[in-house]
Amino acid sequence: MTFLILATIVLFVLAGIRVMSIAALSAELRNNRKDDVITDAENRSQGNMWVIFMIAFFAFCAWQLYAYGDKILPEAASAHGPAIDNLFYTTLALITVVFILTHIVLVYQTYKHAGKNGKRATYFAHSNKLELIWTVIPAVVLTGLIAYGLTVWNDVIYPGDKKASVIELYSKQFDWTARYAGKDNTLGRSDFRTIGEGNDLGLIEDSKSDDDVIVKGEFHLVKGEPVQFKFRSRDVIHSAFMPHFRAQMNCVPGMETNFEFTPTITTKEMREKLNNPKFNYVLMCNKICGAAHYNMQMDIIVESKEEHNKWLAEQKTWAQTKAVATQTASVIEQTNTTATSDK
Ligand SMILES: [Cu+2]
Repeated sequence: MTFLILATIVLFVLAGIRVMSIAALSAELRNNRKDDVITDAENRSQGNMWVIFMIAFFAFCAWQLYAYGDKILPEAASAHGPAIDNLFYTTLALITVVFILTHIVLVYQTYKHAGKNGKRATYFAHSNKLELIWTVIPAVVLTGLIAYGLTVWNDVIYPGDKKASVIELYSKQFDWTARYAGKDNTLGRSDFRTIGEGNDLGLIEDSKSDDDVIVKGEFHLVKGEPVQFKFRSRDVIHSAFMPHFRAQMNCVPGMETNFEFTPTITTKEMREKLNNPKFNYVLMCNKICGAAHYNMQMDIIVESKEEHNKWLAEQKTWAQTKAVATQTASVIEQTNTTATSDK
């Protein structure tokens, strides 16, 4: 079907080109043209065609907005989300007005001042007045927009909520690991030199890391409770992008970055709102970080406090994981010893 539509468009364009060359040939035969002088009628029709093109172009833009407008942003599911959305829509409204006005002026000029034999264009090399207008107006408007943007950004990035629970998001080519800070709400320290079998995040053994909970595949958040994310990267620069929560932060090797937000809509509520039982919030990588970048994601479940506590209790702490690993290792060793002594 797509191929047929494309083929039809191509054939129409080709037919148009043939019709134009036939018209040119017949005009030449009638010999009503002095060399290559363009007639007033031709200039007039070009001016009119610009107006038709502008109307069709605006209609196309309006149709796009109507057909795909709901795909611009999904509903914000974090406390600071509406502030970001207002900033986005203010900018969008402003550039839409500028877009429409400049196009009307552009097309009006080509229509009004279409070429005419004997008419000459005015020439001037410099105009202080014009320079001033197109420098001062954008400068004032952009200053306002940037001041507004910085205010919103400061509110979003420095909420200063001391109650926020701490979660680390650890990135590497090509997956995410979440680490909950546990009962003391303090993450244990880490060092890349300790990365190895059973210690993917390079944790250092101390009392603070013992109650940390490490999860893969999906991580859970509580509705209405602030959470402070700390981002780390093992290899290259990744970017933690959680679109529904209007949150994005780079994960940079060798340093720790932060982002804090409060989820406001549970996964269950969002599924009902969207009428999509399969919907999940998602954490994605938003930095082209290598071959499997497209697949670097993790599901996010937002739930009530009770559901969250139940889920968290089912997860193993770092101390438990270590104990199991040590046990397995000693069982293997024992089996090997027994097998050797049997011989
Ligand atoms: Cu990545």
